[in-house]
Amino acid sequence: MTDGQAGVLVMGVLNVTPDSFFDGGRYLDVDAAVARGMEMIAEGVDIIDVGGESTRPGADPVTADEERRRVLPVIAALSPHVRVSIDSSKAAVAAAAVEAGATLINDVSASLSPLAASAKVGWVAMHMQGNPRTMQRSPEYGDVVLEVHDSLLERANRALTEGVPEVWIDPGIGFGKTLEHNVRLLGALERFVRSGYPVMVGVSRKQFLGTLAGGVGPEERLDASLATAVWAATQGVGMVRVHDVAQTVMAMRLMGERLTGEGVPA
Ligand code: HH2
Repeated sequence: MTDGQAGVLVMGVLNVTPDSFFDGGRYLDVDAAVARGMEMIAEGVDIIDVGGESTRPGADPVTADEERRRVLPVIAALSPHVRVSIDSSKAAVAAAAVEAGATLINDVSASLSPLAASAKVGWVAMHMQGNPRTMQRSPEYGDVVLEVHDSLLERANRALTEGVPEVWIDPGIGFGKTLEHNVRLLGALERFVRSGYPVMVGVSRKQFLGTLAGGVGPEERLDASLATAVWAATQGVGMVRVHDVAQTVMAMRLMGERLTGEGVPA
């Protein structure tokens, strides 16, 4: 057991979209989104990741105006109560989200570090090959671990020199990756951790888990998601991005406090 496990943060997914692959349409209404956010807080979430545009394979892009309309009221309502990140790769949306109270930019394009530097907020550099519309058509790598690792480190190092106060790296599971690429990256998480940057990973209910679990749909991927989050925690990641907050918080607490001996009742 490493020290990191005790402190694995749980980032809760809150998509204010009609078309996200799992929670699409559930929280389009501001009140429903804020209620889900408050529920996640009660469940022990550390950060809530608010998104206004689906990045699922083949998703249609959304305008900045529409994305802002979806996310800003939700961020404004939740940020007094919990840390909020904005899941966007549009500078105009991320800047407005920071104004509304977000303190972390979760950037699947890994391109917004200058904004994070000037706004003095945290930044997640996620790796993606291509863009969501086309990324799953025929992703190709020579050595997927090496290429994703080196590309993230280059972006992260640049962000530090730009003055970003908090830099995370994320291998971007499912973003321009085949099943084999995803599995190789998950198997090599420890290599990313050794870079010294805090690592986050998002596997929650993703398609490759459905395939690995025998062809099950998103509704039936909780067990596989939890198992994979636990694996990631054993490898030393600092944060897992999940839909199922209560169950993941329980799993991380069990690992971090209960099963290490620290939590053994006297
Ligand atoms: N995955 C999704 C969205 N944002 N951000 C990071 N840093 N890492 C991820 O793995 C990641 C992410 C996709 O999941 P979800 O938001 O549930 O679906 P959708 O893109 O359909 O809204």
